[in-house]
Amino acid sequence: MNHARALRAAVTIAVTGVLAAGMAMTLSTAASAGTTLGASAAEKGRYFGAAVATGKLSDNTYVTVLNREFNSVVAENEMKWDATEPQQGRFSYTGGDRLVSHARANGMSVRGHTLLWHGQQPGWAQGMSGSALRSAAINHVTQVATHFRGQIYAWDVVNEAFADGGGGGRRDSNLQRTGNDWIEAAFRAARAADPGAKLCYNDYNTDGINAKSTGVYNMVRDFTSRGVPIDCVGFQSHLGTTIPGDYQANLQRFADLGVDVQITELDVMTGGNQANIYGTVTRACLAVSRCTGITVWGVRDCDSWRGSDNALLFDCGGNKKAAYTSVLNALNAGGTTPSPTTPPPGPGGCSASVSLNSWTGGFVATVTVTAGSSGTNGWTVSMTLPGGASVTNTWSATASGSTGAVRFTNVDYNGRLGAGQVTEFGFQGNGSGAGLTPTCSAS
Ligand code: G2I
Repeated sequence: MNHARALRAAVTIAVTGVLAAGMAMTLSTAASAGTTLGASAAEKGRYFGAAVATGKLSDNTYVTVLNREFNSVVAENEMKWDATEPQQGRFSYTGGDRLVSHARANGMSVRGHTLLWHGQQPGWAQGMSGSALRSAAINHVTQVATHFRGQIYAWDVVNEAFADGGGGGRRDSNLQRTGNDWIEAAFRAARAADPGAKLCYNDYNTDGINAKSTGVYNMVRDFTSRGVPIDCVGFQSHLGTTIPGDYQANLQRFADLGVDVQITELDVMTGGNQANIYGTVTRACLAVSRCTGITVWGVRDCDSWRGSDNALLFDCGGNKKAAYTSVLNALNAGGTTPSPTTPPPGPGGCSASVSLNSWTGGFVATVTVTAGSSGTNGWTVSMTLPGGASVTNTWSATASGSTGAVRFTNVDYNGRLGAGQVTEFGFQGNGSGAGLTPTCSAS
């Protein structure tokens, strides 16, 4: 029996992990002030993204600003239900795929928006109800999340399901009428389809402590207490000329529930306060250790759904506005802003291989994870154990399940890998580990 050897391997790997964590710390403290939104946010362990209309990827000014300033993107419309399933069961991923490949080519992570929403439903879904709609909706979640598996940092699984006004309850919609549990059913389906993606609930008018945000808060608390898979909450932050005084406190109370928070659709009405409000939002995110990034809802003022509000960071010519400088200064201010507990990933795949050390009745598997060309910020390795085999002990990864189909997810210090970089984890098992075939998915 090879217990001592297994232990030695575990110690070696643990030491490697500590070294890796130490190196990451050295890198982040040695960093200097960035000159673009993406670089400056990355120095704080966060991303800075923009909503993209893929039709504009042929506009030179647009693409120049996008590629220079942002390290994350979200599709403004192309991953919505009407775009991805225009006819029931017929899926169309042209726009979404185009955005993902632009992101991969430029080292950007991708937010997915959105799997289920009362808005922008295809006509066929608008006309459905009851159990037929429920199964069509869950099928939609499964198909779309499966198609983009491994490419999406965080999915807005459900968008805007809470009502405005004082009640703090759900919005009426055809989806809501299928039963109050439609949201958790969607989250479970999304987790099954893409275990590597963070799963978010996303809404607007939740940017301070109010009845609507408290309704969402209560749902998230309920989900986390019952093990419904939710990882993050998106705060759209379509703001007017003021910002709630408890903006940061509101982010913090969600983070304290054990989920990440993200600013997902930021834009701010023009006027004297615009630059200040942008700065305040940025500082709030940096002050909340689980705020993993900020996305603005468009690149230039003229790209914005808000028309004459001039709500974004660049003017129509692609020039930086005062609001831009305010954000950049806020990102660069202070040296001690804590990084998010879970670093934001870039896109890209990974591969895994296993080497076995077996004895009668047991084995140690050492798994090597290799990042693809875009690197990873998180990975999940799945494999099916032979009948009778079970995992008894895991190191440098977190196992879910111990028999049959088992998933191993990175721990804090070994999820982030550069292109081609390698890390190892291991586990000990009873029974035989013969023929293990691992598959890797990166986020
Ligand atoms: O309304 C602002 C945002 C609020 N939160 C959810 C987001 O998904 C939403 O985005 C906006 C897009 O920025 C618009 O571009 O969602 C709108 C629809 O609810 C989008 O507008 C639609 C137009 O209504 C359609 O007529 C048009 O065909 O954009 C479509 C594609 O250009």
